[in-house]
Amino acid sequence: MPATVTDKVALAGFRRILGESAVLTDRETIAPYLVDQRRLYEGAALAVLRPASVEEVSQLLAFCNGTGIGVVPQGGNTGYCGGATPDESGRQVVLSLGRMARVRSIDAANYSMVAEAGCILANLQRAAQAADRYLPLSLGSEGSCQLGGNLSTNAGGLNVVRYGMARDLVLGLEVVLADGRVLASLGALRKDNTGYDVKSLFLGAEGTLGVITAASLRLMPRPRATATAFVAVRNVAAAVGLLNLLRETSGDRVSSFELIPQIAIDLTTRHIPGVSQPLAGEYPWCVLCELTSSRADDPLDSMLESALRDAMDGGLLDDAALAQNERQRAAFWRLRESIPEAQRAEGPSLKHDIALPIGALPRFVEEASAWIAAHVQHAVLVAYGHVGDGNLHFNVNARRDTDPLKLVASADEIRRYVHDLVAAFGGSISAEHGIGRLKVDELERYAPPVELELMRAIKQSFDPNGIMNPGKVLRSA
Ligand code: FAD
Ligand code: 2HG
Ligand code: ZN
Repeated sequence: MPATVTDKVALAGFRRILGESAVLTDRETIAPYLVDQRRLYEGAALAVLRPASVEEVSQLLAFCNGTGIGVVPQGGNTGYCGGATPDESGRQVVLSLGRMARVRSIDAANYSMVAEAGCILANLQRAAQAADRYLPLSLGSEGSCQLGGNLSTNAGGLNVVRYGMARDLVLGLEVVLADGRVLASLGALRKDNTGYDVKSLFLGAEGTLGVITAASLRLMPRPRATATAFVAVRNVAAAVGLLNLLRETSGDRVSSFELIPQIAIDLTTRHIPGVSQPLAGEYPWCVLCELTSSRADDPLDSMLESALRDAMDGGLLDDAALAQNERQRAAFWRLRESIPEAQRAEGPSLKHDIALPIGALPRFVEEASAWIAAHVQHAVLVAYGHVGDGNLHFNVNARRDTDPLKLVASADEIRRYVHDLVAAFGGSISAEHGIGRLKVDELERYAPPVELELMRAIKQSFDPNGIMNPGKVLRSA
């Protein structure tokens, strides 16, 4: 439904609800809210709204629903698919959750916490730790992404192999629906089979069904022992073999298992101050793996060492370095977490956030790498990521010595090849970053038609006026 009020009337309505200072319209002030972090999109907005309570969010949505104004929820604005950026019309509003950043409660005995959507993820990790508990969600952007954004993208990250995605950590949600009604479902139960799991629909919905204002999260026992290694594996099949070996021999204590190619190491040592080669030699593929345990006396180092020795004897590895102290461990992780930044510093890239059944990864990488090498001379493959979850960032960077526009010109062809191959292997074209605006066409192309029909029916039922993040995930009706 198109907006039925003038901008002036809309702004007066927002100010009535929020007061003057929480309605931002100054061009310079709102500029950072209008561009996504990858700089793929630059939108415009009537205003940036900064509510401080669920009641204010409720009144704002009721007002926007009645007047047909599109609402774009925004957390830390670190998303990869343009989901938090308004369109170019200037008639939508950005709803920034940053002022709703309270930890409402922590129940250590129940291993749970209730926090508001605007909490920065790293702050929540610290709050859990202060209560002697562990919030396992961990991403390179954790210093700026927010809980509402994490849940709305169903973020993955570095610990999924052990603890699951953001969705797996949610016990309850508080959500404001498009018409302003509040779904108050903040229970902290592990067991609750009372009908449809309605709250789960908002996880990964990217703000298209409602605004998450708070969540009840599962916490875990704190890891008290850690063993970390940087390992040169023979190839991707050897990485998968090592993962299986580690899971079996460690009693499933693997909490991270990240594939890192030499080219990503080169990018980080070139662009990120303080990062250095972790191993003496250079190898095409490495793995950063970590075991953790809540038992301080768990002999993880020796467990890891002996598994690596077996893997070496079995011909899976060429070299390995065990972190000898926290400083060395932090250095390994700094290298891994700064790959996206190093990739950006190197120049433009195409990103393919794909997932496959883990056993299919080696054949996929072999086939797709050969195709890139044969067809894309002006770019290089930088494929890395969360192999423990079957999730690869199969990215392609423009070569330093070539015109980046060449990569732009061949983007459609490369994307089509990669995504078609992913589909042929039974994989996903969006493992953890979502659909946003970037992959609306791709979702239409690859999702089973019945699933798309159900998605559209859900959207229509939750948001009949189409005000919630219009044009994201699904094309606007
Ligand atoms: P935003 O970008 O602000 O929003 C993302 C989407 O959620 C948008 O559609 C927005 O409309 C919606 N939204 C935001 N808040 C709400 C709310 N309260 N209610 C309803 N909808 C809402 N992602 C991973 O999954 N794994 C990684 O390992 C990872 N690493 C990253 C590393 C770097 C360096 C960077 C820059 C990004 C990385 N990301 C990763 C992507 C990104 O950080 C995640 O998608 C994150 O969950 C987004 O959170 P945000 O608060 O920034 O959300
Ligand atoms: C990561 O795993 C993030 O580091 C970003 O998901 C991936 O930049 C990317 O492609
Ligand atoms: Zn990732």
